[in-house]
Amino acid sequence: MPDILLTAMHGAVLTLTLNRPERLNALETGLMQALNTAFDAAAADPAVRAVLLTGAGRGFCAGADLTQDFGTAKPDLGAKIDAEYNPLVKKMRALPKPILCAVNGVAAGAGMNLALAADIVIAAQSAHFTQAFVRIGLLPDAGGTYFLPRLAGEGRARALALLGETISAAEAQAIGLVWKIFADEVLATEALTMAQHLAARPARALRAIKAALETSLEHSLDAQLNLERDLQRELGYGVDFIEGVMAFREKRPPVFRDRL
Ligand code: T3D
Repeated sequence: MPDILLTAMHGAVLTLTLNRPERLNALETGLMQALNTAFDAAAADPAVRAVLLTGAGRGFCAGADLTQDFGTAKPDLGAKIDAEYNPLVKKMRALPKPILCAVNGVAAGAGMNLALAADIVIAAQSAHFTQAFVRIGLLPDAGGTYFLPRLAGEGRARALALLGETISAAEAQAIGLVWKIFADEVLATEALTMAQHLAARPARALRAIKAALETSLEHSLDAQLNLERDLQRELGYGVDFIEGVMAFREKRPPVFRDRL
């Protein structure tokens, strides 16, 4: 049986490819466990400086596998969310390294929200997105009700979640869910180039940027200014800051070597 999650290192980029193409990479327990394990490993491995998440075949991820055995007519979806979805979303948000998600096709339900949990989302021109949950009597999970209002605004979050309509990559970009769109045939190479660019950025600065942005919307201005000061103080002590300044003065590209 082929691996349901493909992992590959390209330099300092760990590429994770959801690999159940015949089910549009729908999420079942095995795949959720593999993703959770892969993000734990990415956090622990200093050789990994960026993660690229994408899907095999014509879909990115169709959300929860609706053909799975729910065990009973009244399944405890909360238990499944506690065991699989919530730990994964928390790991992705807490990962001190950047995550780039390349949405290569349809992203539905929890599949769409997995993409939104990444730091940067890029998409193929033909990709489309849907908060499919309402169509099967559920609410957006995997962080959907958290990410959507923050990224797209309250009104759009409500429309997307309540209507469950499908939007194109261009529409997703227009409302702030997607950073850039690429022609289908170049998405994979553009994604790797972008991920490698991230991997070459100063690792401690990336970690600090993620940490500061994570708290930004809950903090007062005072609290956020204090956090920026504290994080910047730490970065100022680091070798990558000296390297960045020296490279600027010497008119050469910087080589950031510090690791987490
Ligand atoms: O605890 C929990 O698990 C609850 C958590 C829930 C989180 C959620 O994500 S709920 C939302 C679940 N997802 C959906 O409701 C989406 C269902 N899929 C669709 O609506 C459509 O398939 C798509 C819009 C995603 C794509 O449509 P289309 O026309 O491009 O493809 P298709 O023909 O519908 O699907 C292709 C195959 O993938 C097909 O298999 P077949 O008939 O050729 O053998 C289809 O059944 C399969 N597939 C698509 N989505 C899923 C799936 N199989 C299992 N689970 C799916 N979610």
